[in-house]
Amino acid sequence: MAKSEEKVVRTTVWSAGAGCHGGCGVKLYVKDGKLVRVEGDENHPWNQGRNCPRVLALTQYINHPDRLRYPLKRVGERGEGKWQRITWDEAYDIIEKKLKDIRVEFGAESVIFVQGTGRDIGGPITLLMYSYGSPNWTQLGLVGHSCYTPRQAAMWTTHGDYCVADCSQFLAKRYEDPEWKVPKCIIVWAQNPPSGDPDGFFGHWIVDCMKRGSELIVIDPRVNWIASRAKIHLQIRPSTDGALALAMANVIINEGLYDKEFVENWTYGFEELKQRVQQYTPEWAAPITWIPKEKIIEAARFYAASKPAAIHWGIPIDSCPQGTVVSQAITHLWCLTGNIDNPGGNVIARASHGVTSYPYTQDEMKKLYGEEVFKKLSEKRIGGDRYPMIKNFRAWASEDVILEQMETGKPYPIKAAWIQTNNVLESAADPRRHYEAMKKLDFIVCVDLFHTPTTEAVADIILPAATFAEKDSIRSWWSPLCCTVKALEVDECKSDWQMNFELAQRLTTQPWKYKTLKDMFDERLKVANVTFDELAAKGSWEATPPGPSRPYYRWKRGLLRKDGKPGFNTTTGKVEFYAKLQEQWGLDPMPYYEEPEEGPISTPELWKEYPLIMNSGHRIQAFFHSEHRQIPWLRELEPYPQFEISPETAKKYNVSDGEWVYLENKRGRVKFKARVIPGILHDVIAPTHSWWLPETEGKAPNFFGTFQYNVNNLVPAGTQGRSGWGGAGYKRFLCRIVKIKDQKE
Ligand SMILES: Nc1nc2c(c(=O)[nH]1)N[C@H]1C(S)=C(S)[C@@H](COP(=O)(O)OP(=O)(O)OC[C@H]3O[C@@H](n4cnc5c(=O)[nH]c(N)nc54)[C@H](O)[C@@H]3O)O[C@H]1N2
Ligand SMILES: Nc1nc2c(c(=O)[nH]1)N[C@H]1C(S)=C(S)[C@@H](COP(=O)(O)OP(=O)(O)OC[C@H]3O[C@@H](n4cnc5c(=O)[nH]c(N)nc54)[C@H](O)[C@@H]3O)O[C@H]1N2
Ligand SMILES: [Mo]
Repeated sequence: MAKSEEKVVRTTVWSAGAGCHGGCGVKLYVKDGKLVRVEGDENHPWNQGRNCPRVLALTQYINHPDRLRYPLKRVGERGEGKWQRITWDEAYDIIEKKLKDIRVEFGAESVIFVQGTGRDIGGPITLLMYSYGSPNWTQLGLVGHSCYTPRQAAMWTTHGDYCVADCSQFLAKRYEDPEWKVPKCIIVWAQNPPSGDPDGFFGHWIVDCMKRGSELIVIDPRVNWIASRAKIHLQIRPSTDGALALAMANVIINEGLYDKEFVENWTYGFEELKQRVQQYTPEWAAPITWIPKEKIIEAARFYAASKPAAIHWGIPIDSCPQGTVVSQAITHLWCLTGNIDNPGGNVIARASHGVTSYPYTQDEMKKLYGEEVFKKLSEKRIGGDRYPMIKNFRAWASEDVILEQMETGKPYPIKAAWIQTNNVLESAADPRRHYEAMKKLDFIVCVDLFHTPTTEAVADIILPAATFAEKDSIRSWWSPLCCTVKALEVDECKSDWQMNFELAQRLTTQPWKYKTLKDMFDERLKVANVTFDELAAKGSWEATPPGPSRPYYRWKRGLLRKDGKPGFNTTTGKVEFYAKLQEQWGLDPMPYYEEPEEGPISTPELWKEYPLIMNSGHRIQAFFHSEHRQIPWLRELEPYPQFEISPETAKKYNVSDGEWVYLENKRGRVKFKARVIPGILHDVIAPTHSWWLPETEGKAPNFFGTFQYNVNNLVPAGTQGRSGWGGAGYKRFLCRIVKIKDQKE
């Protein structure tokens, strides 16, 4: 067929296909309703034409023979693998009846709404949940919701907004914009930017800054790509980042390296912080972090002397014991040095144009669903009575208390789960415990694109979801404002937005005001003075206009506070080193250090028995969490469950490169292949996470090998922090290596 008949759709990646938190612009080439190829959109300011292997492999994903294409109903016992094709109407009827019956008998709060990470799911799942009337929004097994929320909470209590490293992403002309300055120093703290693009940030922006002169301090137990190019690499013992941050604050304060003008005029509690950090000297931190004290001092001096300087951080911070406290200590570093909302520093990030596509704050929830509804539902949010941040910050229920409540049925029973974008048996800490708990539920719906260990083990109904190429959606995660535009259809797959929109109408207790999903998008886009179709016609994005959602120095210009006064969105109007909100919530208002609960310092006897720190889940480009194992081009990049180990440590335990071994601790054992690689810190091993083998049996008890290959079988649940957030154990628990004779997979 002639090339002219090919259609090009310019759209934004967010959700299935790539997975991911990113918002890359892509061009989809479609012919006869089929995706022919994908290219990066060179006009899109976010990625400027660049894409990851997962996006480029979309052709293999979309038409994969294992894709779920129709709604399914379980006809055998759970785990028997017997499914019957049903229509969407039949599926909706079953779900409507079940959920309405539960609401009448037990209350809407007895149904939990479970999502996974990122993607565009926060919008559709909260729509369904609030329409139905449940406050119990969660990511099962993500202990302490240790993915960005702890960092957000600490930023919120310190300066009333979120910050991100400024790599010119708020400006349409990007690096050429005269308003922007190149950061002289960027601290990449527990982050692997080129592999992960997490939290609304495109990893290669850091590389773009390096090309323009930024020098890096990298804080990471591994020599990853970015660490190998750093001016200073601090090879930290996993989960001791709090000690390092406090020691750096000690140096910056005691050597007078902080921004005196900013601290004097715009901050609250500096004297208290100064007192607090006196105990946290570099000498104290060195044996805890395994970083020589000279290097801690050098890093603190270089960061503080560089103007501007930015900090970019990752999920291992949330996964430290007391993740919110560690995040607070790091936040203080950019506040002490006046690197807040300045060009090339840490800039305040708000939803572009003020549009809410995915609610990140309680204010956004209230705006979407009404103050009264939000307040009423929040009273029953699980964990709110036990943990102050769960009550007061964002709208997540506590995954940890939910797990207990599924097990005990107290104070009220959990009867059903709506699971959409979460492969619980793979991503959760202690998947076996979650499996046993979920089996107690009467009714479980899973919405996914493939069968997974979770669908096979617990689903009663499965609904087939669409990739980003098959859906309309909106995105305002910081900047720019974007949309995802439907380019094609695959059998009966539906977008999460579309199915939740349809089901919400059946389940809602409120008046329903939209005819079509696009009406709802248009309503949400009204503040941006654009409709969905107009945004799509512009190439799927629009630059963030100056004002409350675009930098710089909004605190000087009265653009942050509701009262329009200069200052920050906090109770004192200042940056709070002494966090008043935390004090009000019964938490320590200032940061402190807490040692990992297992390890050479806290449990020296156990350390003899299990002498390796298991630091799992560093991101790799080939996969998004448990996804993509069945995509040939991607699996070729990473064929096996592997763990990194240094040559010295491998020698100590007589392990050779490519050898299959068991990783074991008192919680279980899993089978992994050794990858002996120089650079990783001694006595630390780094397995990739959420492994299963879709090519093996899906039925019980194998469930695609989840209990043999998923490293989370060695990670405990129930390690959440005192605030309710932070503390997942993915990065720090101990294990040992056991040799195996059988070297077959
Ligand atoms: N050991 C270890 N474990 C970890 C981590 C770690 O670092 N180490 N990280 C943790 C973190 S930070 C997170 S956020 C979690 C992530 O955990 P999850 O978000 O649960 O990630 P996945 O395991 O990929 O599960 C997502 C499921 O949703 C499906 N899916 C993908 N896109 C869509 C979509 O658009 N619609 C629908 N309906 N379904 C979709 C996928 O096929 C997959 O089955 O994992 C956690 N687990
Ligand atoms: N391709 C791909 N991209 C992804 C994901 C994916 O699964 N695949 N997942 C997405 C999700 S949900 C998230 S949360 C993000 C996470 O992405 P990141 O925030 O980058 O987190 P990780 O990749 O777990 O770890 C980043 C780096 O921190 C190091 N590290 C590990 N433990 C510690 C520690 O205790 N201290 C310090 N200082 N460093 C440590 C690791 O060696 C690694 O190099 O990525 C997102 N992007
Ligand atoms: Mo995450």
